[in-house]
Amino acid sequence: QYSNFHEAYIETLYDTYHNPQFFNAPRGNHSREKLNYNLSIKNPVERVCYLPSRKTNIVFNFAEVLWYLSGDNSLDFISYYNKKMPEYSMNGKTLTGTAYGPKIFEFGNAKINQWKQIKDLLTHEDPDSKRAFIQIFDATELMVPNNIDISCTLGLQFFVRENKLYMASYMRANDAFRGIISDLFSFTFIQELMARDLNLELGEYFHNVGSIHIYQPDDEWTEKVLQEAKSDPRNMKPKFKFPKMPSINNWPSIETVLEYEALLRKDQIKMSSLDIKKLDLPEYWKQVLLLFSLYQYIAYKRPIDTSLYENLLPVYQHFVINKWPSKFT
Ligand code: 5HM
Repeated sequence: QYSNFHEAYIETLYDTYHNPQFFNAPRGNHSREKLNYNLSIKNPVERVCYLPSRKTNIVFNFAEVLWYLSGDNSLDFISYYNKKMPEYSMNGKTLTGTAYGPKIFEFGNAKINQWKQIKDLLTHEDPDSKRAFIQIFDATELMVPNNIDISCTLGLQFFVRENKLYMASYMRANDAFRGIISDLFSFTFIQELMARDLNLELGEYFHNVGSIHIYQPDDEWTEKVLQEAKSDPRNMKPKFKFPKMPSINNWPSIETVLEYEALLRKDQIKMSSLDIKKLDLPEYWKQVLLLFSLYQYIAYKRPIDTSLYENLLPVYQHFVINKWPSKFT
């Protein structure tokens, strides 16, 4: 249906905002809503919205998916990148529904590594399978009294068809203004990583949502974003090309990036662009470390080391300067 997320985001936002099926207030939060919504994206690498008014936080996007891939559920890790995360934690230490990492890599009491299961199934047992499903939502989540953090994602399904890896996500609920930006980024990233793991080309991405909605406090900002999108036909097209993950086993690089990420986050090291350049890592992952190293200056309120910015790809420069303009004047 769409060739990239930039267009999918604008149209989904427009449709949910202007043609809602219901106005309601689940758990007291006023919203406009559409039921049973789906969309597909031909090129899942194009997983970002470039509209300046939307102020995409590319650092958070990478951090969140790497947090999932680390298997971690700690609030410390993810709240460093997003000050709102503590609102979803019941105990101030961990996240339950929102932390998809433990769900993917050690689901339930049996601690099932679903990633490995699916990879083995599609590699050795039955590449044509329709059972390659990673479950995220867990029925026990509904049994926790006053649970404020219940997985919005039910699961992810992988399909190997004609040497391409297709993926479908199924969500019970998705915020069309905020949540969809980070969810679609993470899910298509996971799809691309699994495709590299299985040595396959990337197929389409399918997004399926039970309830898609926009919360009332975001109405004004939504209108501003839609106005920017529709004011000039050029704004409807992606401004850049998003980088592709290298065609190798990316797990060793992910481990290295996660090691440095933790040290940067805890302010235990500083990394200059030269330090990062010297690492034995593909350029794709060095770019992610440049983003994390640059963010350390923002998080700890220090003047930014501009050589980090200068060594970023133009696409990442666009996001960083757009999100934190005051840090660059
Ligand atoms: O009442 P409920 O549990 O559905 O509230 C959580 C809301 O957070 C969702 O309805 C959705 O608007 C948003 N959300 C999202 O869009 C939450 C998560 C966390 O799992 C997510 N995407 N990944």
